[in-house]
Amino acid sequence: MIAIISIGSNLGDRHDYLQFAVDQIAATSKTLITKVSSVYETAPQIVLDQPNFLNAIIEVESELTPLALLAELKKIEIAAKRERGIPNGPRTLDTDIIYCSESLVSTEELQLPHPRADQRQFVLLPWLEIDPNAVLGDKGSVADLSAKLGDQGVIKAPGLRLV
Ligand code: PH2
Ligand code: MG
Ligand code: MG
Repeated sequence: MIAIISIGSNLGDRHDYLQFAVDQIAATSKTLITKVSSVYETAPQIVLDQPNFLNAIIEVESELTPLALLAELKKIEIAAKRERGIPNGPRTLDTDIIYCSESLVSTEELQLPHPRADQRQFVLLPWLEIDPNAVLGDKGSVADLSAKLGDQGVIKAPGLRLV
């Protein structure tokens, strides 16, 4: 399957944590990174009183199931000293599966496509950068979804790269 993974950090050395995520995903079995977006500096969403995030989007080709991929991503978050604090609050590293090509998933742990990604430019804009024709399941094209939102304070971070 092809999977789209959103990565974000707003604590500590944010760029280092994103780089760690890319490197660890690259080292994950049965999983190959096929694209990595630019790094974006993004104003916090949902919980507004917290530091800005750095966000990026990774496309992978994986032979894992969505739930097995999720389990690998959780291990990477723990290795990045992720602590469970306030929901949607500050974190060293967050990794979210946004979309998988071959599966709709609806379990307590994982829903795919991600049910709120259509509202989040920190997901849509970097995704559009690596795939201008991306489609978020039933919600429609990522280009159309993104065009309906304001910029939400999402800008390409000058000088920061992950590959
Ligand atoms: N993640 C959240 C909550 N708010 N805001 C931005 N800009 N970027 C994020 O990755 C983010 C957020 C919960 O995971
Ligand atoms: Mg998240
Ligand atoms: Mg998460």
